[in-house]
Amino acid sequence: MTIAPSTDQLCGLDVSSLFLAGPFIQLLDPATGEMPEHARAPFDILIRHFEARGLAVHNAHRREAWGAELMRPDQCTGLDQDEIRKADVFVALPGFPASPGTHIEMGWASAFDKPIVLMLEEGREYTFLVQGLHTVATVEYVEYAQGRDIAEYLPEVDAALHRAVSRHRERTRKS
Ligand code: 5HM
Repeated sequence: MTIAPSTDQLCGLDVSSLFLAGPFIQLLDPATGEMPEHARAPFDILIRHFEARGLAVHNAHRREAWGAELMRPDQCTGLDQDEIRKADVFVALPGFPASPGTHIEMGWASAFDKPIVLMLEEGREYTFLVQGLHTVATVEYVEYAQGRDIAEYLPEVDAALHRAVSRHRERTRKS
């Protein structure tokens, strides 16, 4: 039996902050302007999980009260870019349909040479540059089944994080 490494081991690798990206506008209920409970769940579960392990999590959905305090473009763009630049790790759900903002953020994260974990829904076609991002950056992919609780994948997410950070460390040590 394989035992997935925990993010406690990540802390041992000096990882203390993480940026969590994913679809936002497309998940807002037009009637309320807020993300419904089921749309918040994956973010909420991931945030709680990482924070329980002592990581500082930067996430716009929570920062903007799940849509209730939506920031203007000229407020959130610089903030997000800064948080990604400062974060030790970048985790994203690119979204299906594709989240335009998340795709920009994946570009920033790879250009800033961050270890990246991408969470992809099984059976979805992601754009070529997402499929090929691992050729230009340290990327680990976690596949999850549509409709399944993201909580079931936390051990895989931890293992992917661990691999991404370790590979990134190894690569930068050599160069
Ligand atoms: O295009 P979309 O809304 O799906 O973009 C989502 C990503 O852009 C999130 O990862 C979030 O970090 C950022 N974003 C934000 O910070 C997006 C919006 C709305 O587009 C927002 N704040 N108000």
